[in-house]
Amino acid sequence: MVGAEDPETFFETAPPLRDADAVRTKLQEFNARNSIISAGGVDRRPTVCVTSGGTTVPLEQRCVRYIDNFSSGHRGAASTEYFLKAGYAVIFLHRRGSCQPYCRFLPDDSFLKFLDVNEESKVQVAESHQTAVKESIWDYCKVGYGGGSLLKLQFTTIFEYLQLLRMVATSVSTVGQRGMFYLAAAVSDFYVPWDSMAKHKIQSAGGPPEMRLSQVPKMLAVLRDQWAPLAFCVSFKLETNSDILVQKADMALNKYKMNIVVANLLATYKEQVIIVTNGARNTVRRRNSDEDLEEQIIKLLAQKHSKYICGSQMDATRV
Ligand code: PAZ
Repeated sequence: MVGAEDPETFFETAPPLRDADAVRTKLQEFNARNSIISAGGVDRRPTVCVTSGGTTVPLEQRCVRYIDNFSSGHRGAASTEYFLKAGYAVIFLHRRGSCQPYCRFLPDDSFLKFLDVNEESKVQVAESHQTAVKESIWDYCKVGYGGGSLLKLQFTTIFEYLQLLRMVATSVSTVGQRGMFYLAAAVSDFYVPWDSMAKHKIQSAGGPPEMRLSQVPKMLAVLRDQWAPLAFCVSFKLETNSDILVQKADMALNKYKMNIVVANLLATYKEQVIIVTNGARNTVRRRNSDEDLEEQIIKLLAQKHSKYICGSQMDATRV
């Protein structure tokens, strides 16, 4: 493995996003939709960028094989629903094919489980799923799509993810104190730089391939220092060893100047997380099997973000 690259080199050598112009337009439209014009000027709804799902590291330019990161996208999808409910506009930056807001309860094997054919041969939602489907359609239309406060952007590779994150972070909606980053995606730490990657499928006839992985530049630092210095930043830390979890979360908090780090263990991440802030550690636990842990997490974060916005406004009036 070779040392950390600098962020500029990463972006200069990454394959450019194919739909960059379309994404820029979508961000501008989203921003306009979620701006409130008042007597005092233009104000914005609090906006959060939720990242969700794992990034891949391609091993070949015409990619057949890749290294993946663990994440179903469930946390990001559930959190998006609760942020929308709390009045946020949400940019849902997610892995293609990962779990989606308002569809989390869809059965893994087949959506056909939801459906029945009635006596007149008409297809209808099965009685067992009527309530769940009705509630989801209601929320989906009213809060997410009908209100125009949900923007979905998709990535697969680490190259796409970081370019999109930079575009979102430097777009008007997330740069001020009303912007939040909720970085739940599982992002690759190591990658194969595009220019040193095999162009075509690696052939087995050549024996086991040898390749050098480079370290992905630490973009949390760039997000905090350059892209969105005023935004409220929440990053996630996933570990498998409980002995190092909080220590690693503390390190991320201080090194990257995050406002909050949500620490979780692979074995228990659906049941509990530790919310690490400067000077405090709160364990949040799921109270019963019907509850989403994300409901409690988002409630807590929205309160802290709101205090952060008020604090910044008071600082500004004092100047
Ligand atoms: O997406 P999911 O619900 O399956 O898992 C969520 C999670 C464990 C990926 C997330 O809580 C998390 O810790 N994300 C950061 C991962 C990391 O440290 O790279």
